[in-house]
Amino acid sequence: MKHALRTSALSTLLAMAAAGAAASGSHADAIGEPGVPAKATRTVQVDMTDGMRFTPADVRVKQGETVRFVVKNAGQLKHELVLGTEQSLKAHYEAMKKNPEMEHAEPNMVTLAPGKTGEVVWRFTHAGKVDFGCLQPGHYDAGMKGAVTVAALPAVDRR
Ligand SMILES: [Cu+2]
Repeated sequence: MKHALRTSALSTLLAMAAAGAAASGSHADAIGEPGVPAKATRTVQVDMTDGMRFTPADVRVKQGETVRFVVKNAGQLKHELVLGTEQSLKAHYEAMKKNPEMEHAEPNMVTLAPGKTGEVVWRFTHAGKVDFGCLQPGHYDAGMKGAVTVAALPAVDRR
């Protein structure tokens, strides 16, 4: 009973934190924004395996590009692909470890049961690096992570 209460309080806290982050928009701004599927200029297939790897783990895009990630869980375990800053991924991962039952669904992520395929459509608005990882307990620590390198466009091409 004591444990259940604690978990419930934690869930409430996490939900409040998530709502706050969504309201401020700061998290999404740092890595880009949800993409409009019809505007996707490229499709990238990503496989997730029980070897705790994403294939490919290195994706290169151009600033402003909308990318459709078609993500396949080729393993026997639940896996997910979450886009974020390294800092936000680590924070989220620690929260998940404390509360493995935590359910979440946001535009920057897709969680998949074994054998399932799903999509994340994302527009990369800033040049630099956007990290991604699987935040299922133990997976991120085991190396289930990757990065999207966003190449800057010449100023004249920016919109
Ligand atoms: Cu995983």
